[in-house]
Amino acid sequence: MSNLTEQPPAIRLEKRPDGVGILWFDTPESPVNILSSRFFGDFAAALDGFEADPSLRAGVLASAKPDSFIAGADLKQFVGLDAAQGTALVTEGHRLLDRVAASRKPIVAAIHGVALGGGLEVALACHYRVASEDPKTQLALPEVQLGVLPGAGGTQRLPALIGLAAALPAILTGSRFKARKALKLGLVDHLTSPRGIVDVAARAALQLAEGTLRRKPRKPTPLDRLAATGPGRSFILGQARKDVLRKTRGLYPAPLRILDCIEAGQARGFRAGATAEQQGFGALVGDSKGKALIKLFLAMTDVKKAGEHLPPPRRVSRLGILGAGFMGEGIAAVSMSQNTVVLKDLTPASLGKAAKNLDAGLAKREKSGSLTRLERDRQWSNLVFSTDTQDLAGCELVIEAVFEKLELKRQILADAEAVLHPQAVFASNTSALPIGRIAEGAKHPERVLGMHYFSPVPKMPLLEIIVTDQTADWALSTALAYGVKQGKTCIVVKDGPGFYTTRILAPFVGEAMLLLEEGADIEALDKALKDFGFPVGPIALLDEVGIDVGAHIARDLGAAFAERGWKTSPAAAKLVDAGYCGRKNAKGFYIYPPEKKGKSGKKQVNPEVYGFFGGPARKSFPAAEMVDRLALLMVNEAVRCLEEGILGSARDGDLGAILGLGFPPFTGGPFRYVDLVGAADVVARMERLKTTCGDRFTPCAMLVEMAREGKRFHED
Ligand code: 3H9
Repeated sequence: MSNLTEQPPAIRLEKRPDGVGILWFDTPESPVNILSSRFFGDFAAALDGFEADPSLRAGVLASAKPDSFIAGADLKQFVGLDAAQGTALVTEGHRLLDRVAASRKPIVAAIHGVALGGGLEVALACHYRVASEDPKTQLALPEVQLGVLPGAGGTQRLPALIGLAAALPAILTGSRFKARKALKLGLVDHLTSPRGIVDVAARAALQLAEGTLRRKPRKPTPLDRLAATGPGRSFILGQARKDVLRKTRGLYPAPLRILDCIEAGQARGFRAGATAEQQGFGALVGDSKGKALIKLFLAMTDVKKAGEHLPPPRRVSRLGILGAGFMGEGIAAVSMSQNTVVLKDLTPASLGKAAKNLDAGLAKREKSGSLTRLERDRQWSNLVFSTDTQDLAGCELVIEAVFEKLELKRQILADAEAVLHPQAVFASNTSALPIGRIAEGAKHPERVLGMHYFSPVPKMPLLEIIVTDQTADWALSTALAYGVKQGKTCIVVKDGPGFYTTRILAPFVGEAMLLLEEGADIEALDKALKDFGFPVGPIALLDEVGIDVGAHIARDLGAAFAERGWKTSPAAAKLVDAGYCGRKNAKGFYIYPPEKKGKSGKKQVNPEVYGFFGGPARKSFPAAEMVDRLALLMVNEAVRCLEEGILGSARDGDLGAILGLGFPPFTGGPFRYVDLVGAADVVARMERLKTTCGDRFTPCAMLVEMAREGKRFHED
């Protein structure tokens, strides 16, 4: 068995006869190159060799891994770092990259594959950047999404390279750039094909050494000219700060720290900015919010392996989608890059609408540079629009996305079974109808499961896969593998009322209805939950989901769990009877002004709605009480799902709640939230609410036991 000392170095210096030293990155025992203290040590040693050899006139940094330049710093290592260790790690990185930047011999980065976080920062320290024009090549500083900041000079070198105005959105959102866009921004200097990239970079390095090549300075934009003045800079940074505070409600420290570092560098120079960056990185990586977001990323990576213990998945070369509505169209949008997609509906009119939207989506992506014309045509040619069930023949996987009516779904399954191969998987995209009931009467119940997508499908990262006692492992394995191909984070849950996500959402929204009955104000309630960290408040969410859908779910789940004190307000059903369905029919809790130039105006509470909740007079409730009533019910229900085996693990429960329902990501999810505040604290708060609000606040047995024994859901 190998140990650390036996491992080969992560960087190897190849001395070419033309006078170029190639520093090949190759992190041992890892599919991607990852920065760590060890990597920095090997990098420093390779640089020593490069600098000391007079036959080498220039250098190239390149990756020996297929399709990946450097995936950034080792996130697994981050989990155990405190603030001082975090600062020490990045200070080491700074020293090394300062050496690269100050090298008298020009060094060129040859970027093929991902250059993320510290990986891009390595490239930023080079004197010139060549990138492959390949879909796998993506450049970004995604640290903000992980609750930290670019700690290897990124907050200083990115604005210096592409200008403050372009750097701010890139660094504050962590968005990924493909090669063409990166060239446009000035982030890279030259594009080439992946095959000859190292030779192209070596040629550029020699030309830089000889003085026959110079980096073309970027043409300054009007914003660059504004940023070049002190007041202009202050204005741009001030606006960015306001924007961050508006979007994050001050709950996320990382973007504010990033702005501090940029500001320090702009006002007092690179050194001051670099010092702020080293300190800021340490503070963030040592903080519980940063740790929660890093663990979230690691859980998302880990869950990709959920199918490893299952039989191999069936290859899907033809996917059938039944129903070309908003969901069906969304599922087609995330599948058409993979294989043939048959989109079936009853009428050519509904297919026509979906086709138009899918075409527009492809055109938009081509325009933004994320798709080539060729790729756009290829994906379009994968689509088959049909009104004929026979066209499903040959599909290895069929996903139905028709109305949420049990009888309809059963009929659709029977129709599909008539033409499908016995080992084709049939998935129902339902948010609450029990899969076992849909599968009743199926010829092959073993190939029936649920694939619960979230709306809008292309944007929402979660896929909840639901299995019944009869679902075969090969069917699950096929659905899982396909979900991962669609770019989704998949959790597998057992069948039951509301599965997992709908089941924990129902009491959350239900409690909001009860609070309105007791006199709470709609806006105050939504604001309280947003201040806690949910992206939208419960009432606005109900408008989005549909009050009719919510009322339906509340009725079904309310009946299923009535015996343990679930309480359902009758108001939602009455609202539906009066024609209130939410945003979709412009009759909801809020009035939405018409969009102007693609932007929606500020929504206002519809005062008529209070008529269903005891009249317009409203009372003030403490925000903490409203948050506890909603969030703790959700947390308790999540723990019950684990207790009952609906969930396989706390990890899956955290992923489902964050990625599907917007549970505040910086808490780490409902289970990590319990770990953070302590099960005893959660139980005590629930017991208090039980005395004032009723039995629905009874903490579940697992929570009580954990409180008693001081246990945690997660080890780390
Ligand atoms: C940073 O860089 C801070 C700096 O500013 C500070 C510098 C000092 N760490 O996702 P996959 C592993 S913050 C550790 O299944 P894919 C991953 O765990 C970092 N491990 O493949 C998995 O391992 P295993 C900024 C990492 O093809 C394997 O690689 N960087 C890391 O779907 C395959 O991963 C990022 O945020 C990492 N950084 O996607 C990039 N990256 O097989 C994070 C990958 O043992 N990474 N692994 O389970 C990604 O976005 C994706 O993993 C990537 C590959 C696109 C690279």
